[in-house]
Amino acid sequence: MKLYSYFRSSAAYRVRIALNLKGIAYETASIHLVKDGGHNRRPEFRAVNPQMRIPALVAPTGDVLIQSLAIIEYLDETHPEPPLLPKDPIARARARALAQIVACDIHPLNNVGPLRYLKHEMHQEQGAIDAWYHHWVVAGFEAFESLARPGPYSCGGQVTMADLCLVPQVYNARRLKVPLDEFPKIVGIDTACLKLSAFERARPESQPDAE
Ligand SMILES: N[C@@H](CCC(=O)N[C@@H](CS)C(=O)NCC(=O)O)C(=O)O
Repeated sequence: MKLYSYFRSSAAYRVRIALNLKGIAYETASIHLVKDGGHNRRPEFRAVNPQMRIPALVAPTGDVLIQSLAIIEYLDETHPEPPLLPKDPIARARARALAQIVACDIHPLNNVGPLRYLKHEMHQEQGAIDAWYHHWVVAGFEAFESLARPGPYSCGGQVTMADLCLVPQVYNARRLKVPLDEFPKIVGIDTACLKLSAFERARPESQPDAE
């Protein structure tokens, strides 16, 4: 498989963890999201993903899949071991809900595109942009913290797609200096996950395009 990725992209980071957990070999095609206003805006990449976002995965069929949660579910369906969702329907809904707190409610507000828009189109100062970023991470993490199960992972003893979303968001939050003292469960889950080689190998610093 081929993964269009960028070392700091947290949505791509989620998929890298899934590929590693499933033991699927893949090649990385790096798309720089910052240089020259973002290489994702070039026509070559637009032809791959009309949404011009990372990640995109080229499946063995040649089909290009986009949207990290859809890609993760595709990988889970085609490579069922280890499962990334619990068996019980209620537990599955809970795992998806935690994943979506990050992927649907935190990340879209703090993504490169919206932050760039705040700066260049809305003419906001960096301080205001940082406050915006912190606000939405903290709001989402407060909900995640109270909903997370006793560890070591977000939903208990099994790694789920909730963890695949949480760990990259924690990485981002640390990079943007969001204090995490109020979130002991989240910090504990992050530590437990990063002890697993699949998570460790997916870290931004471990990627071929890391800077
Ligand atoms: N909901 C999408 C989000 C994808 C996304 O926005 N990726 C970011 C990087 S983490 C991106 O490509 N941003 C480029 C931009 O906004 O211009 C997913 O889960 O895959």
